[in-house]
Amino acid sequence: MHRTWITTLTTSFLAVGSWAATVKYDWEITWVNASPDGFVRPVIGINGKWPCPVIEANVGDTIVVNLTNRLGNETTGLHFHGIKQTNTNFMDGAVGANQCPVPPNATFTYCFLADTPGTYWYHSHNMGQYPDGLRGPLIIHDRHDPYSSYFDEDVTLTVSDWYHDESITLVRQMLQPNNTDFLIPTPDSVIVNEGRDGIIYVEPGKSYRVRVINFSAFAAAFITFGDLPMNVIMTDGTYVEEETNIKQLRITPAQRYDVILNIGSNALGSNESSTLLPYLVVLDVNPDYTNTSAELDWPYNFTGALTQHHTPLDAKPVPLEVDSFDPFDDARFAALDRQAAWGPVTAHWVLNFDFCADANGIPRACFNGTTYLEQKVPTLYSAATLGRANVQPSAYGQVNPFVARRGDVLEIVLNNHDPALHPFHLHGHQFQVIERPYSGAGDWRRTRAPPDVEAPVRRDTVGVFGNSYAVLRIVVDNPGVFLFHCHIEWHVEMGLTATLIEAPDRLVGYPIPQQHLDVCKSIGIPTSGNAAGHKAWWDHEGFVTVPPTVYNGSVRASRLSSAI
Ligand SMILES: *[C@@H]1O[C@H](CO)[C@@H](O)[C@H](O)[C@H]1NC(C)=O
Ligand SMILES: *[C@@H]1O[C@H](CO)[C@@H](O)[C@H](O)[C@H]1NC(C)=O
Ligand SMILES: *[C@@H]1O[C@H](CO)[C@@H](O)[C@H](O)[C@H]1NC(C)=O
Ligand SMILES: *[C@@H]1O[C@H](CO)[C@@H](O)[C@H](O)[C@H]1NC(C)=O
Ligand SMILES: *[C@@H]1O[C@H](CO)[C@@H](O)[C@H](O)[C@H]1NC(C)=O
Ligand SMILES: *[C@@H]1O[C@H](CO)[C@@H](O)[C@H](O)[C@H]1NC(C)=O
Ligand SMILES: *[C@@H]1O[C@H](CO)[C@@H](O)[C@H](O)[C@H]1NC(C)=O
Ligand SMILES: *[C@@H]1O[C@H](CO)[C@@H](O)[C@H](O)[C@H]1NC(C)=O
Ligand SMILES: *[C@@H]1O[C@H](CO)[C@@H](O)[C@H](O)[C@H]1NC(C)=O
Ligand SMILES: *[C@@H]1O[C@H](CO)[C@@H](O)[C@H](O)[C@H]1NC(C)=O
Ligand SMILES: [Cu+2]
Repeated sequence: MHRTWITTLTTSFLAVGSWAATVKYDWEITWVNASPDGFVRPVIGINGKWPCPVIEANVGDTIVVNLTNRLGNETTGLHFHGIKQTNTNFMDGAVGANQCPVPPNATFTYCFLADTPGTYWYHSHNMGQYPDGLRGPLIIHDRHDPYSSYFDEDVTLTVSDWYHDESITLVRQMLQPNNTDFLIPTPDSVIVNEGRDGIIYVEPGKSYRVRVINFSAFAAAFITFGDLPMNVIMTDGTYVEEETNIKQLRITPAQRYDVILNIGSNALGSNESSTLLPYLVVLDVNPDYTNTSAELDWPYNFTGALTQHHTPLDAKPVPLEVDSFDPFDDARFAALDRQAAWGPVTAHWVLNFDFCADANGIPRACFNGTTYLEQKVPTLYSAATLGRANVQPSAYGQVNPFVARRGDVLEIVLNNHDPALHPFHLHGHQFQVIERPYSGAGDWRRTRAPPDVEAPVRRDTVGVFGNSYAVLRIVVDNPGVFLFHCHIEWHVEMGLTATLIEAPDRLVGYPIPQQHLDVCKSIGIPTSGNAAGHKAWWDHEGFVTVPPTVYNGSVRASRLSSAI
């Protein structure tokens, strides 16, 4: 029976349109050596290669990723960032929430509908693996792109901080009782397009849609093309009203911008004396990114260039100088479809973020005083098997659960008690950004009238400034288990994650593919019951309540399997 589920999904998706196709990727996840910044280190690649390939599909296509773990010494999993996974919540890829870790030599097949156009990315959502390289762009093309006449070519530009040590080493150093300042690893460099040269080939007189994706584990980046203006048409997976003439953008980890660059016919000089048009990416490592004082240290700069095909490549672009950073306020974009703020609001989920320490004095990050701890049973599998008791938050263990009823308009309020900016991401939705004040605004207050935003920008990752807050809104219409977390990977490892249990009435008996259950079985993880696998939802025996003192990252499942 379990052989047919891909066919079933594919067939039902095919109804979307006669052109719909299936795009399939057969991937072995493997260790490879790479040196994107000149320093050789082991990275996690695909089919023996790194950088990882691009997933590309058209709206209406079915994307199938047939993954086999050939790492030998670590488990894995893939999350498709920004994809809603409507009716396929078990394909969301968050290990511990939506699936079990995939152990060495196991195969796990992802299959989902490319339902919304945009610039997305995929990455491991299994303890600390994406800074080790397991990430790539995911582009969904739109046959009815409202901006199709604005550009001739489509290019992707990824930006990332980069580390010479492996994540597991870095996280072990971070999770020590003596790290009382909650310091996180600092990057060794900034890389563009995973270490390729950063040259973007353009032709005079043409227009380019540049999809800028931030793969960073920590640092936000500023990007500027100097005097060449950027026209922004999309934020994450949402078209916005074209915002022209932007000179600087700040991209926090996990965010994306689609920008149009119009290359003037004389912008690159003549054939004989062709110029390189530089662009600058500056990794922002100052604790509160709103402080752009000149005294700050900006150690990680990358200068790339736009150039004509025939420009000699030994020419080096002249680094751009920027006097001050004053990026465009991304809360000011307006959704192209002019959807008003959803309402009236019928539920609130208020989360206060602070750093904290666990019972062993190890630094952690907390929502309302509680750090996220992965439980034995993936949260979705509990929701699917507990019957009507799946509305009980305490059945899920210490995953900071919040149960939202179908049809509610839910306001998610994040109070950031840290003086630094943190990029918060919700799986399964493009939320509306209702309010995102500048740093120092303090906590949100329920009594104050909400601001009047006409066509709030929608996105899946929002930068929340230091000692300030953000108010996000969703309609509770996508049954599933979705994580809400800081996208600084190091903070995820400190436990800065919460879990939205959305429309639990529609999760009773949710059809988890047999292959996914088999993967759990192979490493001894139960697939039903509460967080510890008990039929009685109130039985907390065996719930994980204290973080392990030794961080094993994605190696952790090894203790569960005699096979490894
Ligand atoms: C996925 O790959 C594995 C290993 O290469 C293969 O045995 C299996 O048939 C593939 N599954 C699908 C659905 O293509
Ligand atoms: C797994 O193997 C790779 C490649 O040899 C190595 O770089 C990495 O450190 C190993 N991971 C662990 C957790 O031991
Ligand atoms: C913290 O302790 C670890 C070992 O317990 C040590 O290696 C490290 O240097 C210490 N760090 C600081 C900042 O003292
Ligand atoms: C990517 O995000 C990181 C983390 O917030 C940030 O430091 C970096 O500046 C961002 N890069 C770009 C190009 O915006
Ligand atoms: C510039 O060079 C390209 C390629 O070498 C050629 O196709 C084009 O005609 C040249 N343009 C001019 C204006 O000379
Ligand atoms: C900004 O940073 C500078 C240099 O570290 C510091 O002197 C200044 O007080 C900061 N300004 C604010 C408003 O935090
Ligand atoms: C990086 O670029 C900024 C802006 O032009 C400049 O202020 C800074 O000095 C540069 N840093 C380095 C290390 O070149
Ligand atoms: C978190 O704490 C705040 C402040 O006490 C409270 O208003 C809010 O309801 C709490 N949130 C949850 C999810 O318990
Ligand atoms: C972590 O790995 C070590 C071996 O490296 C093992 O002894 C220990 O039991 C593991 N701990 C957990 C919690 O998995
Ligand atoms: C995975 O399969 C390969 C080839 O069959 C085998 O050599 C290896 O020992 C297996 N690894 C694990 C961890 O089971
Ligand atoms: Cu964070």
